[in-house]
Amino acid sequence: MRYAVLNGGKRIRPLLVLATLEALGGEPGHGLASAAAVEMIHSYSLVHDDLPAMDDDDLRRGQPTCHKAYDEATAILVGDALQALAFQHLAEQYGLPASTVLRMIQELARASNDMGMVGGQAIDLHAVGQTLTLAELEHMHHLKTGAIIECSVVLGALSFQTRDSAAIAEDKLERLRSFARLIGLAFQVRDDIIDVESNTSELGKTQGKDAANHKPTYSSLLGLEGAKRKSNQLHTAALDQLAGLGLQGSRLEQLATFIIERTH
Ligand code: GRG
Repeated sequence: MRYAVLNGGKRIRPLLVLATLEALGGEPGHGLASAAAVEMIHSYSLVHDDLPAMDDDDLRRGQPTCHKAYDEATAILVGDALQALAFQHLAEQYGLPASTVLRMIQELARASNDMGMVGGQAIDLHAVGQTLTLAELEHMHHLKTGAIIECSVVLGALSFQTRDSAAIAEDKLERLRSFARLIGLAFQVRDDIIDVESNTSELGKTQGKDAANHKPTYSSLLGLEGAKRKSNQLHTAALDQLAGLGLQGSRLEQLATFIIERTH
């Protein structure tokens, strides 16, 4: 489990939790459990995605994938245990009202289950060699990668509440959720661009896998330039959602920009 989590990921999801909390004027320490939880869910998904039964990959974050470094049975158990540990971290936040903790557990469960990440992965596995429309591709990515990114921002916002302070207003939460949905999609569009433009050593995972597996991507549907235009449009629309919310600092904006400019 340590090998799978503590091996140099970019930590975009936990950073989104903490940046959201900071933008609302909250205490970053109050978001650490949620930050750890989303990274554990993300790491579990990568370990299982790399298994021979799924994407069958040898390289992740520049190192042998978990099942290569250990074995398949260990990698399955690592993913299972990381998923459970993520929910344990959320449940053991004794400084928050119980209703907020319950809501956090519900948000992470929805983002991870068949209506979220696992559902998106199932669609993805069945999409190999198929022609998807742009709307179908978008739906798949909203679930597969978008749901956990959205959940990271939502958990950051929910972490704002302590036993002594009021919860964030629902309309503000919805605007942050819209921001997160847009950057979640931008993240995936960028991923497709990187898969075409980068190389395996820069990526730390196998380059060009989507094209080799005949998977539909934004760059195959829109062309490389079209995909770049799309990621810029999503970035602008995301920043528009933050305007007027009275947020502090600029780390959320910086993360949104990093997502569309990253090279791995
Ligand atoms: C196996 C249940 C299950 C789900 C897998 C998210 C996912 C669903 C699979 C990952 C496959 C993949 C490589 C998708 C592309 C987008 C993505 C999640 C890239 C990796 O995320 P980064 O770039 O990774 O944030 P690091 O290593 O920086 O944490």
